[in-house]
Amino acid sequence: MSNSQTLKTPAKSLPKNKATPVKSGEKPAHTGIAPPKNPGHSHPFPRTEFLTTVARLRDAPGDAVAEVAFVGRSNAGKSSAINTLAGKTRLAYVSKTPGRTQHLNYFSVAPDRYFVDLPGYGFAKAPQDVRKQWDGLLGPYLQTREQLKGLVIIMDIRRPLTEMDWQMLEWFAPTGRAVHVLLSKADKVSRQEQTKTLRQVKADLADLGCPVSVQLFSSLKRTGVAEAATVMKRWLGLCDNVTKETGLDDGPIGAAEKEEDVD
Ligand SMILES: Nc1nc2c(ncn2[C@@H]2O[C@H](COP(=O)(O)OP(=O)(O)OP(=O)(O)O)[C@@H](O)[C@H]2O)c(=O)[nH]1
Ligand SMILES: [Mg+2]
Repeated sequence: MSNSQTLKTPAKSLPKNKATPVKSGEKPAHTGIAPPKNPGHSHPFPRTEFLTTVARLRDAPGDAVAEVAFVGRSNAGKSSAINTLAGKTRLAYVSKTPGRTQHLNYFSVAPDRYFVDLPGYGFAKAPQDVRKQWDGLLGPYLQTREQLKGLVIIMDIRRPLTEMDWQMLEWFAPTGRAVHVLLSKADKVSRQEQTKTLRQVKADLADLGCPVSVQLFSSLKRTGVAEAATVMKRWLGLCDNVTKETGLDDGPIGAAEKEEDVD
């Protein structure tokens, strides 16, 4: 990320290769997070399936119309968030060992619409490892992937806006694409602390100069699922009843889940 040469690489179109489902090299592990009590009720992307693991950008699905990427510090809860949104416990690899997701993991959420689980940052021990990971895959993906409609940055609510988060935000902001921050593991702090941190992070990001929104999220308690889904569906072009004034999806998913998210 520190390599400004790489960051300024002009966007170029990517080869259009058709995605072929392959088996993930990593076996999904149990998350330890209980499945929803009410299957079908509070998971807004129920058709989500693992599609493919991509080690080189040119292998990314060529048929993609829109995709949303999940990025953040290692162990912040990216894979858990994807599992939670899909309502499946073993879809994205969830690990107690930071840094297990090293490639781009593609999940199909609807025809030609994808979630992309990105490698966690802040795990590599040596600066050259960070550089290698960034220059090789993460940087070019975020810089050139035209189908990327928005970036979800996951931050552990107990330590939001780390130096790496700021670097990511400041680097990504000039692309003009939207950013949505999930303050994850909200269940780990009190309600009062949640409110305080949410307010503080919003204030800190106010001057960034790019469209950035922030919310509380917990995969464990399923907090904030509907709110997150509203943003992602809009980015993916999956809501046809978007209200012009508010920009919010008034559809059945948002309405049905409001009660669940009060937690
Ligand atoms: N209490 C609590 N634990 C969570 C939550 N989300 C994730 N975890 C736990 O945090 C750990 C890391 O979660 P992951 O989803 O694997 O994190 P990640 O960001 O994908 O990690 P990397 O792929 O290694 O970068 C796991 O032990 C999860 O069970 C949450 O909302 N609440
Ligand atoms: Mg992961």
